[in-house]
Amino acid sequence: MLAKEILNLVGTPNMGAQSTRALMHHTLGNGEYNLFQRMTEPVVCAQAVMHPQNVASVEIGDILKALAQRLQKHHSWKRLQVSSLGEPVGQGSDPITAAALYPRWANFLRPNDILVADSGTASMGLGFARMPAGASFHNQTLWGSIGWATPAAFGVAIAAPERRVVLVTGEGAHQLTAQEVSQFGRLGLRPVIFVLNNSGYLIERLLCKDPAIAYNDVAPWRYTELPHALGCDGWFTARVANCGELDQALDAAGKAGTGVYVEVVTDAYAASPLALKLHESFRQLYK
Ligand SMILES: Cc1ncc(C[n+]2csc(CCOP(=O)(O)OP(=O)(O)O)c2C)c(N)n1
Ligand SMILES: [Mg+2]
Repeated sequence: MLAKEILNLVGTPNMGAQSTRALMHHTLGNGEYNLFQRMTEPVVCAQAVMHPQNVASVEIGDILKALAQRLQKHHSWKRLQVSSLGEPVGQGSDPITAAALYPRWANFLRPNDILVADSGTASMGLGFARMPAGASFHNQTLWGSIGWATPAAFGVAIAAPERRVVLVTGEGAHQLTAQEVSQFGRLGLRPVIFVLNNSGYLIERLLCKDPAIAYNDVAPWRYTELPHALGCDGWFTARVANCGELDQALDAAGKAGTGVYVEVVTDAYAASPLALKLHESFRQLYK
């Protein structure tokens, strides 16, 4: 039941420091220790400050039990109707369009996979895929902080070593946290990583007045060299720029038995249907 509720327990400097308004880190240095409490107040259901005077002896388990008794169960969450993304289009030297890519990615998934997708056009495309039995899909949906998915996939891989972890990230998001790929190598984990290289922040291009504006470009990295540079030895890596290469790489990735890192190169404007829909209505979004 607590899956839909979040309890955030935060430590503070000791009461002595607070009463003297001591200058300490994790504060703004102005002696005000309740600033963060005040900031979060409007966006939480309830909050309380626990200190020795009001809580003689309480353990986190007791708090969770008491909270669980008070919270109502949610049974009526609306769910999206999912359907298959259909058959992939394109073959051989055909470019990797959205209609070529997303059904192929959906077909690549196996039962019990864990898919982690970063914010951007790719998660918008995969969000409508029918997942195989027992598979899970993690993304941030709203308030997404790009770069989250690469380390999140590492966390997932650590937490569920018996399941295959598939990371799909735009290259813009990946550039913020790509160093975390090294953690998979360090701990001998074998994720399947797809980096969608569409030469920039595509979702941002689709949501601004001048799609080609320079701040949506990103530096052109040699992505497939990253695993090696980051200590991930023996991984299968590939850079694919047409449907034939993509098919080969997906096939090899499925059989690799090692870590996998595939850079998927598309046109700068090859966007998933939801991303295109947002583009069509962006003027209303920002009225
Ligand atoms: C930390 C952070 N900075 C900026 C943004 C705004 N933002 C959201 S999506 C996005 C672009 C993502 O680009 P990419 O990962 O290449 O995916 P694409 O849309 O190109 O498929 C940006 C800059 C954000 N959400 N979080
Ligand atoms: Mg991109």
